[in-house]
Amino acid sequence: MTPPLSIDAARFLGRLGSLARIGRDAQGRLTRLAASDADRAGRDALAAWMREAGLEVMVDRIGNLIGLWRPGGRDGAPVMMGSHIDTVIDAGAYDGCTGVLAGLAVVETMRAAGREPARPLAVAAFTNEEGVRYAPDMLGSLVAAGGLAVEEALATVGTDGTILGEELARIGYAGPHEPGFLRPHAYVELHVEQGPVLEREGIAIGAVEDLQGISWQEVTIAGAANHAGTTPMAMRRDAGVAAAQVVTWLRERARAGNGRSVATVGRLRLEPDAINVIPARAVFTVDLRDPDAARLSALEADFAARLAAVARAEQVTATVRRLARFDPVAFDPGIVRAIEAAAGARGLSTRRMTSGAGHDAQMMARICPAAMIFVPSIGGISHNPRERTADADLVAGANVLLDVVVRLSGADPASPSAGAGA
Ligand code: HGY
Ligand code: MN
Ligand code: MN
Repeated sequence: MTPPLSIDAARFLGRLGSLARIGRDAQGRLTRLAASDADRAGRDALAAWMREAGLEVMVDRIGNLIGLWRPGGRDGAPVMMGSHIDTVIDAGAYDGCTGVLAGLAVVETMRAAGREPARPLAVAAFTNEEGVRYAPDMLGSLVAAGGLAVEEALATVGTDGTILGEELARIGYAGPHEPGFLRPHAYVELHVEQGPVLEREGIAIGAVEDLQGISWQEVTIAGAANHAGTTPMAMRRDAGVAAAQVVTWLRERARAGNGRSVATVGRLRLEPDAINVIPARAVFTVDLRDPDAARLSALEADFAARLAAVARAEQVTATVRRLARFDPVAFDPGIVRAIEAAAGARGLSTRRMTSGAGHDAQMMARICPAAMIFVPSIGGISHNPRERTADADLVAGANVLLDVVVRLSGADPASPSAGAGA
């Protein structure tokens, strides 16, 4: 039996630390929003590491950054690894970057060991996975998977009024390749869990078999500005009060479900935002998720009905703009089994999981067999500067990714090239 390879842990962890230092503001907060100057700096660092590793570095029109190793110059559908390096605001260091840098470490390990795969290997950093500046999230991988026309994606207007295509050009990452120019043989993504399950159960590796549905909407409630002191309560058309009623209702509705539905209002602004003016407008976002498609649709329908009822009662108007809508996704059972087998062979505990977060893997699953590997998040915390995963867990996840990719790409002499449904 060929002994298992292992990644260069120090180099992998060192790069994670280096990337985590790119995009810090004066208060030390990490924010690398898609197509920002900080994103450019992160992309430049990653592209340099890819080139040092001997990969061909390619960028497509939506800015997806892909490193490709074609052993012996052979073409063919690659086994692809990847994730994203854009972040939310005041982010942690591991979300997305773990999967991209682990993919790079896997390629470097196989090249150094002379373990040539039967097919090319690719490492992708997809554009705008977070969706904080431009909606929807997973935008780059959605375009690569053919789920959104690149022209439409490039025309996306950001929360700051910028146009994605112009920003990509400004940072030098409006690439020449058509999105989807590389159609993978299989896709595997390592990611921190971002939730409490693995840590709570003392499990080292999550074999992610599905990912929940996601619904993003922006709601605008229009009432009437008026004087805070002179306007009797009965005469008010207060957009702020209407929004507050909907926000608290959402939490109760999500709680009343089966314990799997979640609802989040992450952005909320009142206009004109003055202490002594009854809010004329309230603009807020609604993020709804559920692993079950029917339950998610029911949650959306209940929300729409509640919003209409509150609008009538408060004599305001409510309009909704759809920002994202993705059904639940099932991953490839064969790759999930390969993840479990790789973890087991390394003596790592594992369990099957559903992903609560959205990931690029859910888009790649539209065009090839795909699955994900999770490693524990300390305290289940993510999208927060306190996001942490133990070094040993990060390295263990990267080594499981290595084993799965060795198997999927036919680089393991002990087990000839397994199909994607390994
Ligand atoms: O929203 C998400 O689940 C991901 O972080 N984009
Ligand atoms: Mn992520
Ligand atoms: Mn994220």
